[in-house]
Amino acid sequence: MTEAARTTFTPRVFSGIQPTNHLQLGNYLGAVKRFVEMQNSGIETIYCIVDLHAMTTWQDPADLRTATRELAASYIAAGLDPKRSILFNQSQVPGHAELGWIFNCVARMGWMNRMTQWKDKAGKDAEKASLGLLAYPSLMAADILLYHATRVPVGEDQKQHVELTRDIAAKFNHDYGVDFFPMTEPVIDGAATRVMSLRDGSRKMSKSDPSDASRINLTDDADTIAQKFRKARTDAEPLPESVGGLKDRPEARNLVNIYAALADVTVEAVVAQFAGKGFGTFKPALADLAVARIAPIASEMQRLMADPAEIDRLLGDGAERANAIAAPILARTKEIVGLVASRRR
Ligand code: AQP
Repeated sequence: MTEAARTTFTPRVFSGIQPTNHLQLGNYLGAVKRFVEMQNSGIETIYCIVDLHAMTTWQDPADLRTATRELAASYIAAGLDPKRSILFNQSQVPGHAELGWIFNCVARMGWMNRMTQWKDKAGKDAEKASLGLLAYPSLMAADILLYHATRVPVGEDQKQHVELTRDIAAKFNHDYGVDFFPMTEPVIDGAATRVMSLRDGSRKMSKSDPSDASRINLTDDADTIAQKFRKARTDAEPLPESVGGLKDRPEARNLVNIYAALADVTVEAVVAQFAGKGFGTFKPALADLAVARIAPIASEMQRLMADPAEIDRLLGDGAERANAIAAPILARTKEIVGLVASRRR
């Protein structure tokens, strides 16, 4: 058995969200709500606001600052406790960018070119996309591996990036003959791992979709939420008697999944409750449930945003704690690859 094969890694959770625009319901159900559940599972949890990722597409500097603080407020308002979890913004821990560079030299161009998100976001105009957008997945690998994180809660759309993180870790370990980086597991579970647009059941709900009607923002008021669900695209059939009846009905399935995730029940339970009922009954019930879940988060968020200096203080404190974990892992990585470190500290 090699030295590498004997390595065991302490369970540790890491995940992050980009501070671009307001959080939408998919971010909440696919990510933040599950971050909170994992915080309460007894494993160390590290949650990041990945501001360097946001920069891969143009951000107005003032908007980026506001979105960063707003995302921190959303995390806390949704139940993340800055004492129990480590909460910080990525750019305050320089190791992300440094390890990201090292991984740029490990990852292959072909891997990056195959990423679905790159193809979607760069579109037909890839020549004009930033180099950062292409390299995004190796920075994401660095975010995770800088902490030797073993588990990453994400929505379905990020699965490919976590798989690439494993590829980068495996190639690094192989190329340098070590077993230094863990094989991180994506954690994709629950009823809402892929919340779809309210206007198009084939597209995921996204905070940068040009149509505001396509998503529920965590900042939407009760009337706006009700109106968006009322106008959500659906078919004319009532809800089916069994889950199998949702198979070729993407819009109906999406709304049922959202209801199940918000109510913390199974999709089967929602179908049993609303079998045979039309959307005229289901949509208002869904809107009421969404308002009941989201409104307290939105109002707590507003309260926290009234004191940006306190948010900055919490992020700074989180960054210190994150850096304390990251620094020895980065130092050892540099040693492994042959970078000389002789500067006095
Ligand atoms: N529709 C979704 N359903 C379930 N989970 C989702 N996530 C995003 N959209 C959905 C999850 O939210 C986390 C943070 O995502 P991100 O902001 O880092 O990037 P993203 O996946 O690109 O999210 P958006 O909303 O689409 O942002 P923009 O428009 O800025 O690109 C991830 O765990 C993601 O899976």
